[in-house]
Amino acid sequence: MSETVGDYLLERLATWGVRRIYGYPGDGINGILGAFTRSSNGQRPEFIQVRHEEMAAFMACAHAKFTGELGVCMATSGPGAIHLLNGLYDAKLDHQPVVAIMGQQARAGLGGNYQQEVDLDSLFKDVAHEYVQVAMEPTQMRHLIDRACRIALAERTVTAIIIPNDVQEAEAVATPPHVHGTVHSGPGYRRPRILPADEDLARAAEVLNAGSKVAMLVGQGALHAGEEVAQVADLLGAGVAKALLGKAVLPDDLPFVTGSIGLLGTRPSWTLMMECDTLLMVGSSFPYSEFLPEEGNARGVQIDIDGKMLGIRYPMEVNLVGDSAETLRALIPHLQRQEDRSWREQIETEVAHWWRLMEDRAQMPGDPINPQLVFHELSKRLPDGAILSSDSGSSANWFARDIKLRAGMMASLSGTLATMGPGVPYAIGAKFAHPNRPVFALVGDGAMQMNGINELITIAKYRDRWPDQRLVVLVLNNRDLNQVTWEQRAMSGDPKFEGSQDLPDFPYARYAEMLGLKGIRVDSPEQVGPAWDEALAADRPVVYEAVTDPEVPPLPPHITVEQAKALSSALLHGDPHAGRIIKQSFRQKVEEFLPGR
Ligand SMILES: Cc1ncc(C[n+]2csc(CCOP(=O)(O)OP(=O)(O)O)c2C)c(N)n1
Ligand SMILES: [Mg+2]
Repeated sequence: MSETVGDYLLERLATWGVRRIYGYPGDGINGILGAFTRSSNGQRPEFIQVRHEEMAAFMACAHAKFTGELGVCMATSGPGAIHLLNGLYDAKLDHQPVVAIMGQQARAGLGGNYQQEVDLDSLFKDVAHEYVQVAMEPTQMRHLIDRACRIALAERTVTAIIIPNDVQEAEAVATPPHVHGTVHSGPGYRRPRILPADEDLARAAEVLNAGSKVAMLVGQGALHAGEEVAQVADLLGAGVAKALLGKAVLPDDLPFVTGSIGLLGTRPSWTLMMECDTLLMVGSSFPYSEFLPEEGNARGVQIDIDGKMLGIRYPMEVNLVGDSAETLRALIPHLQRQEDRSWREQIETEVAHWWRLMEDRAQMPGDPINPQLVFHELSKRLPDGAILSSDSGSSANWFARDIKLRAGMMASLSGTLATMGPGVPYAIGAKFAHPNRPVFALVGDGAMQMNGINELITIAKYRDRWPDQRLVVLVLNNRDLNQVTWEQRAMSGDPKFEGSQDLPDFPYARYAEMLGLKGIRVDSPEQVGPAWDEALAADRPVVYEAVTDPEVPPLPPHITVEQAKALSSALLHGDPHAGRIIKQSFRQKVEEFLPGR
């Protein structure tokens, strides 16, 4: 049999370095699925079967986030393609290179209101607007793949190829004829070195050298620039706050690292931003302006590899387009060492206080378990090289505040889309990419019920191939969509609406056991630490189900007057849990202001 377009597609993707495609089958892609089983020099990616196409897109996104490589996902026409969308938006909004490959009805039927015929070109026009193309005939295939891969990598975005099923089965055309109207593409992409002009570096240095209280804010664009960030912070006597996606830029045990920023952030990050006179933002598009200095209070310098992300969060005096590590390295010779270390010392004192406060908050009682204790005990035990994923929900608060990352660890979540659901699939993507590293998914019960439970089946299916079996899914079983419950209380001033917020219970640990994984259910504080030891020593992936207290408030670093008012209004208007909340919030606040802290 001569080679088909399906065969050619897989081989060309392998040429691009793609080793794994996350997907779900359907007759719309049978012409590609068949090609996975036909060997040709062993040079074809492997098909990883997930439970739902959205999960395939999350895993492709996780692959990109945890490797810096291209992630690829695949779905059948119509419903399969539609399912991909949310995961693709997650990748797009967090600037990850992901290629989506989708089937479509045969060319002869298109436009005929045929079964499963969806106008995918239009549907994907937004999420993959940099490049979405339908393969009209086999000769196109080579340049469609080359361009989809190259554009995804160069623009750090999502691209899509739609392939009608009869095209998949047609004979491949590896080299288009040398005639008018054909396109002759080649594979491969190398990241360029991107540096600002010398005069702009000098201007940036002028602003930074003039500051006496410099604050740095770093995001995922600085993930490869930790050393440079630390060196610049040292020279300038600056403190460093980290946006959520940049949590792994610097270890949390450095004394000048103030940790997360924003609603999920820390008090020292708040002080850093409110009291600084100069802001240096590197590789971040952290959106909440109320957590940044007030306009006019600080002079600003921003570094971003993407010119269109500059100057949108704070009116910066100097905007530098450049790679964060390269740009900081070029900036360093222009920087003068700040001899007055009082600002830096002030920040370090606050950071030390903050960590003691976190310790104390974790030890406060809960009914039955204070979720902070679960994160605190995990944090102490994190093995070297750990990779963490967090879902959206209250877990993101405790991930942001209570987990102390050390050098060499990685961590991510859905930063910009902030969608529920990526916790477990991100962990699976991480495990496939780094099968020798321990991986942790930190997930709420709502997200588990949305899709995490089903992806445990994927873990059970593939776990045998991971040499290091440490993959732990932490489930916060609080029987509540807790993050939103608190948002109702604190932001809208509404009491908890049990009709939308209460969740049914589910036996997460027992279910894991049924799948052949290990299940551990923890419902008292004394069990929390020993259960982590047990999870880390297990010979198979673990579901660690912690029965946690939904009334422990994920308090913002400072409660604003408005939020406090809204909270008391919720309590006055008959929140069903008012009494216990007042007790918990009071405890948390008292801890913050105890003398000597
Ligand atoms: C797809 C999606 N639906 C809804 C939301 C809104 N939302 C954000 S967090 C959250 C609650 C999550 O509940 P759970 O997973 O149980 O975590 P908890 O906050 O209770 O720890 C909801 C509903 C969202 N971000 N994404
Ligand atoms: Mg919950």
